[in-house]
Amino acid sequence: HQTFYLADYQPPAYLIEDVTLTFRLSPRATRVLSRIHFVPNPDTSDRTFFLHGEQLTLISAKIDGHEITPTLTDTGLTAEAPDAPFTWEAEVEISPETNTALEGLYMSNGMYCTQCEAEGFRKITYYPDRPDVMAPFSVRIEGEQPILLSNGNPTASGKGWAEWHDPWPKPAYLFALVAGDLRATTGSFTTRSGRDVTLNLWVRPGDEDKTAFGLQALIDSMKWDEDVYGREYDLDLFNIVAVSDFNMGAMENKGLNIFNSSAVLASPETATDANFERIEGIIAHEYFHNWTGNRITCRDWFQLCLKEGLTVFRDQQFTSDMRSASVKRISDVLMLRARQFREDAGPLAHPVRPEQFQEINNFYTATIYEKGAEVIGMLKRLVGDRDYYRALDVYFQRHDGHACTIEDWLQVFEDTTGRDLSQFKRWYSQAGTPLLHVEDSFEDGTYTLTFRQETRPTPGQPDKAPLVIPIAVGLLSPDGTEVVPTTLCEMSAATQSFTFDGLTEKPIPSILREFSAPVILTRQASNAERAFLLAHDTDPFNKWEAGRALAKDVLIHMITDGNAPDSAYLDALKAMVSDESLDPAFRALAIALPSQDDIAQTLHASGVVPDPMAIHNASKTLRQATAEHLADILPDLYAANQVHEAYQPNADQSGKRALAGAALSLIARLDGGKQAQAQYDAADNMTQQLSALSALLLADAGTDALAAFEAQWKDDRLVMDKWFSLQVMMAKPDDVADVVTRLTARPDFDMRNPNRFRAVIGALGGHLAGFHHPSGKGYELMADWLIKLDALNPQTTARMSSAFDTWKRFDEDRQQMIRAQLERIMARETLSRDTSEMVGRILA
Ligand code: DPP
Ligand code: ZN
Repeated sequence: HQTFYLADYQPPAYLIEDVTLTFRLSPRATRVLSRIHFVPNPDTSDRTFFLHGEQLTLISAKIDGHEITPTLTDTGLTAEAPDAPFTWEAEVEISPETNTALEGLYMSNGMYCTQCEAEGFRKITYYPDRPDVMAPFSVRIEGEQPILLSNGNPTASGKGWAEWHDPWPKPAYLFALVAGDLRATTGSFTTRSGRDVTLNLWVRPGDEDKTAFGLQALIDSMKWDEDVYGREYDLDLFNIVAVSDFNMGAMENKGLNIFNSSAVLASPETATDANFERIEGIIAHEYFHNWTGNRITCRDWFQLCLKEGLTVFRDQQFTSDMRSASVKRISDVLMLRARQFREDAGPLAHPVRPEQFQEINNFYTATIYEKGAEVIGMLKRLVGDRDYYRALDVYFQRHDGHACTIEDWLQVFEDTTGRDLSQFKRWYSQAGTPLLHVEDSFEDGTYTLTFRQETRPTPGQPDKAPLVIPIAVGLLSPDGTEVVPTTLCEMSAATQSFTFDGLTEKPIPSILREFSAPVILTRQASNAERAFLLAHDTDPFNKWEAGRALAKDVLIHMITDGNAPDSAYLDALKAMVSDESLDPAFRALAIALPSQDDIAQTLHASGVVPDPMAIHNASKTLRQATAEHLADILPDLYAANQVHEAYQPNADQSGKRALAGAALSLIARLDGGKQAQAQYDAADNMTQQLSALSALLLADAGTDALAAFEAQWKDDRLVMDKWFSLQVMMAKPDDVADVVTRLTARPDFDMRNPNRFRAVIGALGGHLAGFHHPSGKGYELMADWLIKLDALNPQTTARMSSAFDTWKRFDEDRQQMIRAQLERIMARETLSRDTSEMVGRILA
């Protein structure tokens, strides 16, 4: 397969003035007619006329009205074209019904829909399918479906047809079309300059009761982007459509966002608090793309983080403002460590701006999204809030309507702040998570912190240079008062010291407050110091972090030294959990154990080969000990965090439910599931129904509830996804393979639906001790299903193959078994480019 390089970028030979598309919809024989006005690009003398196109049947092609015979290849066509403006007309035929890859135009439940990012438009018609070619689109749809939608504003319609016009120049990846039997929930928003915008959330008949929350989230996002970034919406209409079969979470097509139904549909009965929060964040994310992505887009796909890192950062800010900032920060760091640190530490490590790829779909990663957002957060911290927003104003003004690069982005900050960002730019080019080593000393009232940074080699990058690392530090005196409030240490050398004067005694440092940089702090504080910070740190993130480090340390010593659960930890946990001055959501996060994958990663990093079964057993033992140690406070904790008002998915109520749910799962270890069964029977919302079901499964008392749940929800695909995945997640390591085999044999396990596939096979990959079972059955099952799915949906298969990316952590036997499975996948003759690139990188 061909490899594409950032260094090879060439500007397009021709630009486009405007595009007119006509779709004659038919499941297996949709005709797409295109009429495109090309003009030579004055910035280049290259006049090669190449249009991307894949899996298209060309019916006819004309230049300036004359029929031509282009040269066709697997990836597109070339033709002789004038060195002057000209009109291209083509007609192609495509088959949406048989398009199981869910890229381009496809069908989901009888509805037509599209997914064009990154390179799906070339499966719709011949076109320069690259983001630096932007054009206004006019679209005519002919089809018998009652609702026919495309980007922009509707211009005309009649029985069986509709016409749309999008005045804003856009790249083809933002094109969208939807045709189906859909119902809208409608709202409105008036922008601050007085534009009345109609908002529609389109769903299949029967789902209308799951739209109110999404619509409100959209309104909140529109308001927030005006208030915080000064960004207004720019069309009279904003459509969102929910689709059942979708590879990603959602897609920011101009004026016509298309959402995976799991990322937009929600009612209290069917969605959990976590679902609601995720939906709010994704609606905001896609809406925010209207400026960071659509009005200003990427020059090429190597620049993906330009729009994704910034837009993730913006949606994180939004959620912080809507809910609790500290809880949001902790959740984001949990995610970052679980997904991005894992990626950065293994064979799939790549820079925030990658320099090569075979299949760009493989780079919609935690590194580009989450680390990309961390880089923006560091930049904001370094320049300060005022300069950050000044720079953003300049960015929007200078680059509106352009396709940009990371260089353009950083130039704006250099111009507005006068800072030299050349060293900071390494965050975009250097892969790997830096280790931050710390030493401290105290002499004559001066406290010195000496930091040393180290980034280990990653694939293709043996040597690493020092990064600019903003380290937020606070100092506490031994009596618990803060003697130095949060101060920013700007580290840029490999080793660097920072001093704090005028202290009367040696302070206790609180380092990397708010997790001010995506690094691994290696400092081994004593458990006494951690308990002190857990009790006294004024920074909520580091307070949580101290408890986390304590729990991790306890678990690791249980695993490596056979220690019993540490009673000092259990005492500290008990004190923290009963501290009513702390937000329930915070306490719920603090009570959770580090994930088993996190423990495996930590053991590996310290040179110990992790044994998944030992990690599983230690976690279980520690949970049981926690339940017993907290036994006398659990009933009150559970009772005090019941919500008596009508269900609202807000931060306040969901924090209480999270804490009560955590208490319930401990109680279930003591009472055999009695309390959980009572909650299950009384539950009137999915959060409580699901937390009760999972507590029942923990207590081996879930058989009846599982059956009741299935009977109640068998017709709701999204709810049944939860039922499928919970059974895998909660299975005992020895049973995981059997549970997966049983669930995948059911008629309602439809592997073509990515949500259902992920619910089961994704949960298999996420079950550390089940997936890495010594029998090798987990590996074999995963490989079987990846092979099956690859023939239908390469993108989702490739994404899920990363279940294997930690394989070098494990012992020789496991590595051999995994290698055999990876080689079995690689040996498939028809393996997709997507999966072959991923498995190839994992094996390398
Ligand atoms: N739809 C995906 C996202 O918003 C890709 N752009 O991140
Ligand atoms: Zn995005």
